[in-house]
Amino acid sequence: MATRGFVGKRRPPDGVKLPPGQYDVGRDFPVLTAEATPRLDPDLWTLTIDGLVEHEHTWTWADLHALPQSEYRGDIHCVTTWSKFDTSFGGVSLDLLLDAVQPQSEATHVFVTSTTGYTTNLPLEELRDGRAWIVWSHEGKPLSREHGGPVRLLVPRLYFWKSAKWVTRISLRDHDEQGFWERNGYHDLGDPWLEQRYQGD
Ligand SMILES: Nc1nc2c(c(=O)[nH]1)N[C@H]1C(S)=C(S)[C@@H](COP(=O)(O)O)O[C@H]1N2
Ligand SMILES: [Mo]
Repeated sequence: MATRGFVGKRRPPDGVKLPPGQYDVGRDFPVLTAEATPRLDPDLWTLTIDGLVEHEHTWTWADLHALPQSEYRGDIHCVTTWSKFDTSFGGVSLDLLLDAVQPQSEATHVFVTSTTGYTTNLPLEELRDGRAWIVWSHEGKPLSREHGGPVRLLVPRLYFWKSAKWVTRISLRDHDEQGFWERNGYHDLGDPWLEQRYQGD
């Protein structure tokens, strides 16, 4: 059914680097944290992937560092309208971790939890095929505490609030459940190229 005059949101043409409504923040790297910044001991921190998986698994800091490392170099986009171009993060690909746990076919979404209680939700596919990492370095240096150090999720294709700092659990589910910002009106997916800032966008 075509509605006359309706124009859906479209991705900008190739070569456009700035998603709609964003500006280039330059060398700055603003800090956005809703809760108090925790002081995590990497030796006590763990990451668990559970829920609709064949083999629930918990990794220690040492376990993750023993895996093949990979780097993201590219852009990040915060819903408060700053974008940061060509920045790098190092850690492990979520693909490796998902391969280890083997998602069940019913799994469609993930619910991500930080040690602080911060939560966020996203479709499972947004963590696959080279789209997401668990990272502990930024521009070759250990990730600073305020940016999620020692360790955070990185999902650069989506608005940056999906990249939970101090991540500790990723639960696979057969439904979408809203996290902290999503319950407060932000979008369940948050694709910057479609300017999905708020519920209903
Ligand atoms: N645990 C936690 N993770 C979080 C947030 C937060 O408040 N708490 N803020 C999100 C938001 S809104 C953004 S824009 C980015 C900011 O990351 P930065 O502070 O490293 O720039 O982290 C995301 N991850
Ligand atoms: Mo944000």
